[in-house]
Amino acid sequence: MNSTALAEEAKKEKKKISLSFIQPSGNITLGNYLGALSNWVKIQDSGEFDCLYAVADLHALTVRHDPSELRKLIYQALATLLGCGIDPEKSIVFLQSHVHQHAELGWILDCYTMFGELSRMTQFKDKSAKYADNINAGLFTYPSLMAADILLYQTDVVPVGQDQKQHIEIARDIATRFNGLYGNTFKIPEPYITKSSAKIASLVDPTKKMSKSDTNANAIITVLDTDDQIIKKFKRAVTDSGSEVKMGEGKDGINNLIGIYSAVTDMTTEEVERQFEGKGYGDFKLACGEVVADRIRPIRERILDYMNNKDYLERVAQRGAEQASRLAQRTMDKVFKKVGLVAKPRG
Ligand code: AQP
Repeated sequence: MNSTALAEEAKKEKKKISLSFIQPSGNITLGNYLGALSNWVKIQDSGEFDCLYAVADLHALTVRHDPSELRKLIYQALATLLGCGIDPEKSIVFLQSHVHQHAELGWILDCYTMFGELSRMTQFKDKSAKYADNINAGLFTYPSLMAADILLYQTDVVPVGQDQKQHIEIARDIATRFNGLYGNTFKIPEPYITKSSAKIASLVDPTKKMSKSDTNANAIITVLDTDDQIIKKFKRAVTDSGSEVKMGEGKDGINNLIGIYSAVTDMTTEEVERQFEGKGYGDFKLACGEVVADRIRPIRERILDYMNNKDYLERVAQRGAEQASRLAQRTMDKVFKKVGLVAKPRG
């Protein structure tokens, strides 16, 4: 290797690790896109990080799915990562279940995670209320598997929406506890929350976050919605009884729409307010629908193309799993040693 190549390698070595996962629990929404995926692409393209992006299919098992529907959603989530601009030549892209170290470290971390701290997780409380007939152990221990997802790769930053902050905090607590017992084993990850990753709300109930598992199709914009569907949903979006396009206390509906418009157009919320001065909610909702439809259209078209090329998706997943597994095993070897397990024979 010549000196330039060596310098390049050394630079590469020093790059920080960024990691993010998306659950295949429904069609990916505008909330997922603006809050997460669009930032993931920017982080990847900045060249400052080595990025890992995965479909969190094991996490999706915490709620019941029809198996063939789940399989379709997993392919679709992978196609969506690519369709939004995640490039498998620049980032490691894989399915969580294809890298066995996630489940292994997840179990080990379960043994270092306290019942009390899991009981306090907002997502557990929300999901156990929503799926009252299926409050399974996986739903409860979800945060320790998520901690494993992050800690396996000695991740520096986790770009997430505001809603996931608590999960990063518990991952940090688990890592700190483990490091305290056994010495430095895991890098302590930082959440990376940008302005546009602030919560995008439901179009029907703007006090709730926009979630892909929402059963009301009008509440969410998905990356597979047609232009017409997007515009109709924005026209019907719930707003308060006012008429001025201005952010304000208790005006959750209009605040959400201004936030969406600002994220999609890269304008500040003040600029959006100025642009729509003197215009009513009707005009603004239509404009929102149009800018979102313009942004989603090329993404939707790419996702549909990828969905028609399952062989390609499988090749991406296989290569990504091999790359991820090599990295993950380094951490697993360390963890085995630290906790007193016997190293696995190398076959
Ligand atoms: N409404 C949202 N606004 C901003 N960011 C959001 N994210 C999700 N919803 C919003 C971000 O998307 C990333 C991937 O999310 P996930 O699939 O891992 O889990 P989630 O947060 O539980 O997403 P959903 O859509 O609400 O799924 P379901 O309905 O299955 O629970 C995360 O970075 C998240 O912050």
